[in-house]
Amino acid sequence: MERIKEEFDKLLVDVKDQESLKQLKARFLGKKGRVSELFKNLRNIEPQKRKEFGAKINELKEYIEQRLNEKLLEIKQKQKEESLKKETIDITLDGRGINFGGIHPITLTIMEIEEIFSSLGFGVEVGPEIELDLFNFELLNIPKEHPARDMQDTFYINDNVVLRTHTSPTQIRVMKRQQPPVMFISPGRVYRRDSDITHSPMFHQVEGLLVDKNIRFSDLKGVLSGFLRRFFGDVPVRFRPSYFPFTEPSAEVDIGCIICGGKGCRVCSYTGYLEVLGCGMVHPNVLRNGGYDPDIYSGFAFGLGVERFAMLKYGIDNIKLFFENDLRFLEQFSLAKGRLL
Ligand code: 2NM
Repeated sequence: MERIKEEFDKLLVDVKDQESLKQLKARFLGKKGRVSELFKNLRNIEPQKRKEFGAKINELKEYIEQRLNEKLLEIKQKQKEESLKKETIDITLDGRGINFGGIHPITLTIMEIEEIFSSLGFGVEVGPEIELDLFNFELLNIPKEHPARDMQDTFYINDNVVLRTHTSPTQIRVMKRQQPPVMFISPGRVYRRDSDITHSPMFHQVEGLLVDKNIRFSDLKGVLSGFLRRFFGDVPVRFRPSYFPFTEPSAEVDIGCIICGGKGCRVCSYTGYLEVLGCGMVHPNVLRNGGYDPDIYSGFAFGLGVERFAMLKYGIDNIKLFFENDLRFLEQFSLAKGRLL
């Protein structure tokens, strides 16, 4: 037994991995192993000594088992240390870089417009892009013979249904479900049969409506001048008389040309001004069609083209760029540029 133990100890020293440990275990503790041989030899021992002899073999067996377990732990510990050493991370290596998404310049512009009007207390309302002729034209005081109703200008789904040509039908919808005071803007897509460098058959509008008692043209001037100066910076703003079927009186709003600073250039057709908004006091017929009493309430409304605002603010000269989704264009509005949002 002493010899077996010595032999085992000697062999164990050379064991370096789990596989040779397994082989060593089989050689000593396996069915035909050295320890099992000893147990088999028990019957050749004289009966009085068998018990003592058996106990000694068990001692040896336990000794071997314990040393094997210790060795296994040792091997596992060493393997772990080695893999940790191999798997160290080189933190001086350059990162892979994060792909920042971007926000489309039209979305960005709508967000900026919403931010300004929200801060003044305006809500945001949306309506359907497929709209009844009734809401798109009739209730907005646009008469049957009006050129805007022409098949040349409007996408008709059928006699009574159109792709909305402006977002004002949303305003009629809100008026019909809510009495004054109301103040909100309605951003969204609109459709017109028009396509060249400054026109796209689908574009975006933001229209606004404020109705309460005693709303006057000076309220309109204050809100819209303030809005334009917050959006475009410190620019001159001027109101010119104009005409819309749904407002009376009506006006168009110009800002000093932000390209040439008012000196005159191609963008402002050498006038020094850029037209940016249409607006007016809501026509009594429209208030009535929305369910409001025009003898009690008055209000103002306005409409603007989002593409035009984005083109002026970001110096973009072709409306098609918004819809081609060329990454070289869109990447300039990436969040990675850091100055947007
Ligand atoms: C414009 C110009 C002037 C307008 C009118 C209304 C409504 F529904 F209240 F009557 N919404 N938007 C309006 C008025 C729109 O766009 C150039």
